[in-house]
Amino acid sequence: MLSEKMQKALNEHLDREMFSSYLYLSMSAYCAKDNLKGFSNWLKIQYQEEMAHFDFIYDYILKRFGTVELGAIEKPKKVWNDIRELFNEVLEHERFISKSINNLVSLAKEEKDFTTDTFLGWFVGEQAEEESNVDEVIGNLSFIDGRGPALLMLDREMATRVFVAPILA
Ligand code: OFO
Repeated sequence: MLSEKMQKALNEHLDREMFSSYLYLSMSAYCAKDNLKGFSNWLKIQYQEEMAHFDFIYDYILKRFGTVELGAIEKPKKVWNDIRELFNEVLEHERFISKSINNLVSLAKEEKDFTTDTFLGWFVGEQAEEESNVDEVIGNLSFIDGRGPALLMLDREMATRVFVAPILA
């Protein structure tokens, strides 16, 4: 059974995961319009991953006899100056999500809620992976200065990403 405090914190994080998916969908649409179909694909998959994260937490709250309470989702941005700015914002956002997960872990430990602590362990690893994946894209973009024919090559590579439904280990 979840404490009121833990349940509230998990519900608040649920909204953040939903906003993440919303944000990446908006970014995906921006890239598609800008003819960067590969980047658009990558971000659309990121959107799907965020929805999976949302589902994991949603299911977990219910499984622990809690109440899901969905909040309002902020409207995401729809325009960026360029692809580098966009990916810098992805990294900034992922760091914000990592902080939110870490706060949940701290609360679970403080409350001696070891079930939730164990559940959140998967998310801790996932955040490290997400930050590192985005950092790699930023590194590649910086290498090619975010433009020119090399950007099209990178766009083709981004098009090869496929969605693999994450599994909670
Ligand atoms: Fe759900 O990991 Fe990104 O936000």
